[in-house]
Amino acid sequence: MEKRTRVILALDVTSSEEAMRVVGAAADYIDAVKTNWPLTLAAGPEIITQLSKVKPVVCDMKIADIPSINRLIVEQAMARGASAVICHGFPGEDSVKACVEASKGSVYVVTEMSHPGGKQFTAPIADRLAEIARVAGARGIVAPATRPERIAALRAIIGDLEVISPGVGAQGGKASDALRAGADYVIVGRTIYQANDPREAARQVAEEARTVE
Ligand code: BMP
Repeated sequence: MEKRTRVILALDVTSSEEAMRVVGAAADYIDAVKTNWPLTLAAGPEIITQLSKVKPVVCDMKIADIPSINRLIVEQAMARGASAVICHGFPGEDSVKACVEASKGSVYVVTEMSHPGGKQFTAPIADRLAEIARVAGARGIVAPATRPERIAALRAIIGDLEVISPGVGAQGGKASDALRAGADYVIVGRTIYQANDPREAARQVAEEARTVE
């Protein structure tokens, strides 16, 4: 995944036509697309393959099962053209390791979640989840743009691993704050795909990202 704009588009639309329209419009200002369950269930898993011809796809199924099932899910996602997957860390190190092996290291582990409820259960164990990501050999973690100070703290635990950070725009976070706190990429969904002009919305996020070294 090239690090050019440092913007990952969260493509949570519910048809393949809409998905291809938005990604086409935003393409110049994003480095990758993140697919989640809404689009995958609406358009079918072949949308992963279709999108992968335009941009690298981070397949966000928030995988959270026993190791053997995690492995099967990741193999299917990679076979469809995903460049990376996202898994949960709370099922334990063995479950994360299964994802790491099946994706050849292209896994991001969710730590503290960005929504208000993320403080309830994920925040208290986020440091340990970040540690699991590091020990298991993940590519990086998912950390909240809504709490940039937490990005900085989690970054200190993971060293050189990547941080991808959702919660920008609709959830109240700022792209520049997240990047300044140590995120490598920001993940942006509604601010781009619900905009009247998704290209212009993506351009504005990329422009803001560019202000941070
Ligand atoms: P939006 O920019 O519309 O709020 O979308 C955020 C995206 O990031 C969604 O796809 C969501 O699943 C994901 N996400 C998040 O918002 N917070 C997290 O802690 C982890 C996520 O993957």
